[in-house]
Amino acid sequence: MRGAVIGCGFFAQNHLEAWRDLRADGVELVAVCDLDAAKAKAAAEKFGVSRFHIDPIALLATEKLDFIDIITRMETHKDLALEAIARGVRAIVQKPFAPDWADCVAMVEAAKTAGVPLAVHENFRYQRPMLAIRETLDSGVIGEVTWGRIAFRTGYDVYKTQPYFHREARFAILDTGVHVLDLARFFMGGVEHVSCETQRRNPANIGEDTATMMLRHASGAVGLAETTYEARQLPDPFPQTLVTLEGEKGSIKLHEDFRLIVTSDGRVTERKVNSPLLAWTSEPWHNIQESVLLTQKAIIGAWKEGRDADTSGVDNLETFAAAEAAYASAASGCATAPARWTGT
Ligand code: NAD
Ligand code: 89V
Repeated sequence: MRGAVIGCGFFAQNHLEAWRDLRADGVELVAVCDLDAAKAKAAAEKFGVSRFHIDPIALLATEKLDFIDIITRMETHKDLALEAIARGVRAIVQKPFAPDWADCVAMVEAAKTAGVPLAVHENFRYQRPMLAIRETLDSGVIGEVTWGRIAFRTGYDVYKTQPYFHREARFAILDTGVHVLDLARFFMGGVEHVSCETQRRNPANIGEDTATMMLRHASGAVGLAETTYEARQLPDPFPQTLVTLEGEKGSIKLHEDFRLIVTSDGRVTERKVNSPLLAWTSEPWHNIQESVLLTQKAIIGAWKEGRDADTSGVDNLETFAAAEAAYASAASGCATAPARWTGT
């Protein structure tokens, strides 16, 4: 598959490393693009990509592409995805899918009308510990999940590499809230309603930096999805997401330091589910970095088999709808049902 990357900033470096590894799977990056010529040129040189562009429309008009990987910030996702879809080019869009529900639906509907595959690079469910939890759930050793807690709580200085966070009016829920909500769906299924409290605990932020979301799932399970960048704890588990899932036969707990403890019918097992370091990964990011490779491998693999990615645009609408419901609940003080895309 011939692809191109649009956006060569901070997180794109991980995508580019992963695309380089996926040459072995028959993926060839033929071009990169960034409005900043220096970034585009540096990415092309570092990753051995033939051409670089500084205009995404020129890239789409001149390159023969099977897909583009959009690693810009959320306000540009829709326009770039629509340009690709209009040319029959598959699109991968980084999270958050878009700044709002309407933009997400516009992309999904355009892709559906054009018959062009659209995926979201929602990669927390491809982190090695999360895959291990999913596998444990599928084994049935704890039975159906009836309660869960998914917590991304850190005080790590994420603002250093993502300074734009300070200026996001809708921040924590759209940044990492979508990750913990996606994990809640991944482990406990569809969300029936959301009750949410938000806080702005760091005065340097204009948006919420802390969100506590209580979920009622269609299965009857109750979930707690939490995220904050303003925890004060040592050791700080960044960027680990900690998980507790309880079922009628036992529980699964993912602790700091990637310790997975499973209780089943009174028996307890413990193992480490940490990612190995790759040639291009390093602590503390290595777990997220490996998930970037696994996500891209999964998306390309699905497309090669002629099916939608698990993290398709349609799937991510459900995650995004839960995020919008969280904002609505925080504003109203009431439990709020996520919007449903009816497919028309
Ligand atoms: P960034 O600002 O560092 O990089 C974005 C780049 O896109 C910049 O270099 C900018 O010049 C370029 N750009 C903007 N508009 C463009 C356009 N129209 N055409 C071409 N280039 C354009 O941002 P970042 O921190 O790398 O974040 C990018 C995305 O990745 C965000 O949506 C963010 O939420 C997401 N992200 C995801 C993860 C994860 O998947 N776990 C982690 C971090 C960031
Ligand atoms: O993964 C993300 O979306 C980033 C984080 C700081 C958590 O890596 O924003």
